Amino acid sequence: MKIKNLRHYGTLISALLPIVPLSAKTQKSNTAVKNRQQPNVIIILADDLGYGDIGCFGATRVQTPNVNALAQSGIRFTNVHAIAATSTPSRYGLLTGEYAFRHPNTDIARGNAGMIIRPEQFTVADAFKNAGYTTAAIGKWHLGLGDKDAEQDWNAQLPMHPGDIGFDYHYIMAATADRTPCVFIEQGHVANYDASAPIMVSYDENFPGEPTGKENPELLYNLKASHGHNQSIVNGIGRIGYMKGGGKALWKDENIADSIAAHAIDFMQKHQQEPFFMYLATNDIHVPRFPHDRFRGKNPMGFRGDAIAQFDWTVGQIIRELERLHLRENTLIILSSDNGPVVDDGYQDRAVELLGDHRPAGPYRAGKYSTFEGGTMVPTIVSWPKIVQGGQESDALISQIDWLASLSALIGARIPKGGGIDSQNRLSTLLGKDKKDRPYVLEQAANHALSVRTKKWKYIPPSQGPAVITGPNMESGYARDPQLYDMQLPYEQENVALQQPKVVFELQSYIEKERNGGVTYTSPISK
Ligand code: NG6
Ligand code: CA
Repeated sequence: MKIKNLRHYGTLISALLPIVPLSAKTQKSNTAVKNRQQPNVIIILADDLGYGDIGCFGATRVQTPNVNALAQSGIRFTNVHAIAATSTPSRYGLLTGEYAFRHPNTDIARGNAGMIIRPEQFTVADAFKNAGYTTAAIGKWHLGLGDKDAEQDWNAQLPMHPGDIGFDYHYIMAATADRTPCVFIEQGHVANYDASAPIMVSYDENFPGEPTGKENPELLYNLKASHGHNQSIVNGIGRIGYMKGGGKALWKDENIADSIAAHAIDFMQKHQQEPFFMYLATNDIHVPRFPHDRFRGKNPMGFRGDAIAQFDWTVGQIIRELERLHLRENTLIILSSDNGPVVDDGYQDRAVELLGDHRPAGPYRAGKYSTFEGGTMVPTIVSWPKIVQGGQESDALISQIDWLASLSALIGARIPKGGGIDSQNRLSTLLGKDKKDRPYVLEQAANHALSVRTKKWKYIPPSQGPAVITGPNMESGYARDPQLYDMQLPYEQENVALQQPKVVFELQSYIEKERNGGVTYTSPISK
């Protein structure tokens, strides 16, 4: 059975916030209540968007007016970390408040992975739902669907889906745009299902007679692979994984952003009378980057730049609709990314050739997959016009792992025992009332290496593996020796581990404590 703690409405709302007077009846009822005064909350989570990829974080070769205006209306956070340097573990931690390394099967998930977050686990969506919100997950999912790996029947209602972990509504891509199945799932079944083209998916073998990128490169009319992505072909683009069928349910990559925005807008319209929580996870700017014609070919950096512009457009659509519905003032928007940037992630989209002096990770080293800061350092904006004054900046050290507890505190949701074990309430920092640093932040790289960051230091324990990840050509940060960097210089370059053995010892001890069950530990030296 699912743990569903009904919150006692109004008991836990932070002292920071204007308290909405409650009727005696409401206070006594001890059940979830829909109250229009509660803020709407929207998490806009970009995919692979780097610290330096948007204008308000320093980009000059791509225009992001909507994101810049959002930052101007609230707080620009300059020291926020995703939980991991790839999507699945990062999103797992964000939604559950538990580090991915504590849970099996949290590596980059296949498109036919079973649901990774199980119904009995508490999620940020549960927190909102229990507090009387209507909740939605729209866009990229990448956390598995159905009960068991590879056993989904994509032609029937899936037995397990985001509806089982707190989301009232979902319209999602099972994994990533480069993984089969290339269809949207809405309320547990394939959207626009085409009965004339039953869907079959395999990550083991192709279906007889179906073309693949490897055998039929002439069919790759939209994008060719640079590495991998040579299995099934959908919409002239090679994918990871095999699929057959789909018919009119198959997505067209150029319409994905429009489709996600339209469903998000529809959800807001339908639920404008009640508080809602929307987890809006864009496909942009993940590969295959193949934006709509309106954007494609417009940016000097090619499709990667176009995808950033398309992401910015999505943000603009959401904000305009909130304004039109007169909901903007009392909507808290948190915009961030699931991991750092990558330039060549497997398609010949000329992103490397056209990059110029654009620095996707800003001043930080490496990017997606890496244990260096570029892996998890993500641009982040918080905007809530009613409560948070605009034009602010914060360099507080923050991890997305704390969003579950912070947002639960915001709405007075009770986290059940055993839920969100790694998540701390840092709401006042998120709302700009203080700039308290998390004592330390854990960063998980692609090979599971855990590094640790305090405001001052970054420590990377010795780990096995190649120094460069071939394919994306990304510095992994893995080394046989311990690495310690003074983060006053954002680019990790001068390893001072030998000069600072005590610091190394202390930071190593944080990792060990966390691996041994999450004992909170406050650093005496990291301030
Ligand atoms: C890699 C893919 C990459 C991307 C990544 C997941 C290849 C060669 N590379 O395995 O393209 O899909 O997985 O990205 O297949 S993430 O942002 O969803 O974690
Ligand atoms: Ca990602």
